Amino acid sequence: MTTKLFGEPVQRREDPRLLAGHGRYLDDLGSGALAVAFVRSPHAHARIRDIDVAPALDVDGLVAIYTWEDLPERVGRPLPLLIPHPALTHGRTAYPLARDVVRHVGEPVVMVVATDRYLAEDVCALIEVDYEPLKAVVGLEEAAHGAALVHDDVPGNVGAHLVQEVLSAAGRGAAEAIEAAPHTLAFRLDIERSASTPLEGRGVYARWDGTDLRVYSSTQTSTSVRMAIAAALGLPLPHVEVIAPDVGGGFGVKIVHPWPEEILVPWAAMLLGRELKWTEDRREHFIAAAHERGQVQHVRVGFDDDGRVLGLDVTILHDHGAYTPYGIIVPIITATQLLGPYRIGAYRVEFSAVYTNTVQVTPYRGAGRPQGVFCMERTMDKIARYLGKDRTQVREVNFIQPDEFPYDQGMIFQDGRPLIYDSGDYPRMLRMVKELIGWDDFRPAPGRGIGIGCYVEGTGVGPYEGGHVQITSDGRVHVSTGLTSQGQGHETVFAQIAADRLGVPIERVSVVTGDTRRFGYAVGTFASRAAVMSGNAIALACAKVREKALRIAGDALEADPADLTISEGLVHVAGSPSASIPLSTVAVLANPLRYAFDEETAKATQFAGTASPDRPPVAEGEEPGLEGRGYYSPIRSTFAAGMHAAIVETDPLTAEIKVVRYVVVHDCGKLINPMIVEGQIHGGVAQGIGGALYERMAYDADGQLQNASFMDFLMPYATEVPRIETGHLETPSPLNPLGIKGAGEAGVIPVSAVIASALEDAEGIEIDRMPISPSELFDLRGG
Ligand code: MCN
Repeated sequence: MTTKLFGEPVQRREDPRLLAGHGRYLDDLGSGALAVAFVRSPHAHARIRDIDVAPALDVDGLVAIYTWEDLPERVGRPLPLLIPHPALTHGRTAYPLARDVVRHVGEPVVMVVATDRYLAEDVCALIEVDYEPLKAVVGLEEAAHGAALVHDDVPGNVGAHLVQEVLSAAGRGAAEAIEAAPHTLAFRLDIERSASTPLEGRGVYARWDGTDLRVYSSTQTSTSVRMAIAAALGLPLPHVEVIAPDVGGGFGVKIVHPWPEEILVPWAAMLLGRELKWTEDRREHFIAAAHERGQVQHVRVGFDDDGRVLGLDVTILHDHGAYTPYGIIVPIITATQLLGPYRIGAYRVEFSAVYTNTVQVTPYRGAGRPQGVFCMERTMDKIARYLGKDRTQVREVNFIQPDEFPYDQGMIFQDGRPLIYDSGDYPRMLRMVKELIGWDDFRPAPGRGIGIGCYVEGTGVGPYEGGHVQITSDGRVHVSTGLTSQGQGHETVFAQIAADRLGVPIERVSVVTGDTRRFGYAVGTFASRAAVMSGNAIALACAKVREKALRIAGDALEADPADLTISEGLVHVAGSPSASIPLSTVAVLANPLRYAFDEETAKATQFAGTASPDRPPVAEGEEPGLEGRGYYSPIRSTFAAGMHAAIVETDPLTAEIKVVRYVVVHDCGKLINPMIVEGQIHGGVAQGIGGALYERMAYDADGQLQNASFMDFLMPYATEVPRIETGHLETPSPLNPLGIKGAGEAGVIPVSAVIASALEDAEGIEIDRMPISPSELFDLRGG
């Protein structure tokens, strides 16, 4: 192979298209489609007494109005429970359109189809829904109190409850270990709600030709959306195609499958025989999509004089909003991955996930880990403060050592498998991050502090992902995989893998993701899994194609395939490129029809190759074409890790907080493309700074979201994000052939912990909740 692209900072191939405005997002499609809009509940909790559509019926351009009553049985069922985990004792999902009770502001109640969106919105405004308001349950304490219920049949509002306990080597439980420890601390930590807020909201565009249904959705999981639509509409899978076009960010919120709109829009498109499109607006996204992060954590820890944790007990109260199609996964991840890079004596974790009359919770980049890391890293900082030790020293004594891998944390992971770390080198990583930020030379001063945070992240979860690779007779390589892309650079990295494996220039490789016409079996893009899962699947598919190409070329060149290699798109005897055959010709020879792109190849190949009178043109067990499929299914997740450090400055008068330096050392195993990984980390850190200092969902006591717009929901601009300095450590994963671990969520995970750590250092106060605004810091200072 002359090309070596794996590990190189190849420029993102999708960028010229996306940055020059040539992306094709959901709303760029279906310009002739009818428009859909929804009447959504203005109440956080109410009974629907009556819906009167009569005042809207005379609007010119109105096509249809649907309420729950109009839906056929299959369509009108509650949406599926996506994670039916045993901890989820009272799983509740919404109806696609509210049936008799609404449980959060923004819940869809009536669907309107009109000739354009303006008219559809006008019709919505004319429809009269008579609500009987009910008591809204808002906030974790109120939900846990259980005096008012979100669902009448869920006592105490507790939808899920889980306890896991890991005993110490001496067989002690956490309570006993804490009791026996020389020192103990107890404290409470709060993280407020935030949300993914991708630039492009959700959206669905559907068309039905009487036989086949094609649906475009701004989704992270096109294959699952396809299965959900087929099931709800009673269509055989081969008659449903779902395509994720360019997706302007997902960050977790677009994992849900199906969203109500993904069922309702295709259903109405079939019923009306018309193309239909719904594009979410910003306010809808705030009040009707999904949030995350809201959690309260009570911690008790026992430790020795060196700061070694002997026992840790964490009780978590998690807010999963009004429904829980997916929400359960978030506290499970917090609970099971909280221990991070540390070996803890004994650990007990218990969570209760409660319903509130707020928008539902689904994973948002990091998915429960930012809360868990905040908990573990606050614990380390508090121990250091108590013992008067350097914060890095306390971490160091607790680290799992490089020779202890594979390391079994004794927990059961979210996929039901044991949580075992595959590889890592945490002490080295700490040395790297300390050096990068200059930890030992830093001298804190009033208003200037340094902070640190460490984490471990289970990435690349199964069950599987697949890849298809085809070389066509023009010598081009077509790669497809079923998972979707929202900006992660998959077109580039998957092409790097294929180009390397097949020995072709990357310019000849094209990549398609998220299109069920091209690849029907897939799980989706979340849990930082694409690189591990589809990366390895594509590599396996390439190996099959390569093997076949060498076999066919061996026949043509009268050489042993074992002596052949491929470079620059030519198959040749290793060491003597003069006797060669282009892959384009091999692709022609792979199909007895000999379909060549140019006359010369057509002539050269017409009677060449393996056809002989005593053998069928396609031998038994052989398939025509130069293509192959690979599936990768890991035995368990691989564990990436990272350590971040930051320097913050605070204004003595206004308490304004500025992050002046931010450094990251990250280990995602073998890097496919370091530049893309750095970009992912930068984006994650920016989101993390948002979570630490700006972003919160401000609900009032009636369940009204007070800041449901980008005017009121604060985000960091480029001016609030410092230059992020990154160092890479590569401890290859032994679990997959490419040795990679995931990277997509990493950046966001420890940021709140790091900034809290640095603020404490700068201010000499304790920070036990995030986000923190200047006015809150001012109050903490005592005004
Ligand atoms: N990569 C690499 N080498 C590695 C690991 C990863 O080069 N060892 C590259 C991958 O090939 C990929 C990128 O880094 O191009 C991220 O890879 P991975 O960690 O596999 O994450 P996914 O591709 O599965 O993306 C999902 C992840 C998640 S869970 C969220 S949330 C998130 C994120 O990615 N949402 C994003 N990054 C996002 N980036 C953008 N622009 N938009 C989103 O919605």
